[in-house]
Amino acid sequence: MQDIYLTIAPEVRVALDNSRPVVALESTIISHGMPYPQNVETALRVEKIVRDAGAVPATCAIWEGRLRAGLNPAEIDQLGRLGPKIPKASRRDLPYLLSQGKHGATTVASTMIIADLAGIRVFATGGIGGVHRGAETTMDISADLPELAHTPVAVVCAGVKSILDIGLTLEYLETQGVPVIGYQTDEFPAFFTRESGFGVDVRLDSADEIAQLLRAKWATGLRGGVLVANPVPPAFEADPAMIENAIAEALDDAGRQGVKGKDITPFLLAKIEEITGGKSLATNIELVCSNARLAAEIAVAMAKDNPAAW
Ligand code: PSU
Ligand code: MN
Repeated sequence: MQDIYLTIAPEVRVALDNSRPVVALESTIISHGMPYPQNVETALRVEKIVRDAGAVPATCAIWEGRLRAGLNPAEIDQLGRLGPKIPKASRRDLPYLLSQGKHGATTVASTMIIADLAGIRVFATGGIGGVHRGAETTMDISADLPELAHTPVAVVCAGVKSILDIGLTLEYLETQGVPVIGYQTDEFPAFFTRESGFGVDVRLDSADEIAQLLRAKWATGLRGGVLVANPVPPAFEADPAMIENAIAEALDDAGRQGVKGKDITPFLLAKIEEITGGKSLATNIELVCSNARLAAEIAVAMAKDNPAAW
């Protein structure tokens, strides 16, 4: 990897060089997933949660044509203020943005790529992309899923929203050999709500056990990612009926307006927030914070382990 394309923030580099815990964070959630100023407030709060749990945060983005692992607060503020003016950047968008010296807000897929290049093994987000409803005709499957298949990073999320086909998303992950771990749950969560009607492959109740699973996977050469599903804390769970109604209306609007491709996920997220009068935003913020805490605990557990075993 040529350093002309990757910049690791000094604090992140020092932590990695000393085998100290680091947690990667994405930036599509800042520019496209939440409105300003809640997006910036949340991004900074998430970084503080990671620090308080004993790890170093590395918010990732494309900045002036470089892959960045670690942004400073002024850069995070700019990502939040510019919002959707910053292009959403998944795997296929990287060569263009890098070669043109542009900015980009990284999705789960591209944040995993940056984390892997930098040597960061744990990443916290809100929800991942997946197989869309109707994918049997549209073929709309997020690039996050093949990335989880190939790139050795553990992604802590609150499950997937039912804007997606949750069953098909889990089938895809199974085919691609991606372990789906339920943290203190037997049920795969549906982002805003703790239950989806679908189970997880395995339930693990502690960060230590998750770290041991990661070690077993990577020490045996089973490359690729792991999905850790952490249900939203009960106090912040949204009303399932409100969410289902909002999603149905949002999907309807998207269909009528012909929204397609990379615009569909941000469109649906913004619509749901508009329809629920911001109630879904409060849930979104709290689940991201909860995921950041768990990701930091996993990174701390990995760093405590014997490095020679990895
Ligand atoms: N789902 C959410 N919130 C998000 C996203 C997905 O609940 O912010 C963002 C993430 O960055 C994810 C991306 O990686 O959308 C997936 O987009 P697509 O479906 O176009 O791959
Ligand atoms: Mn898509």
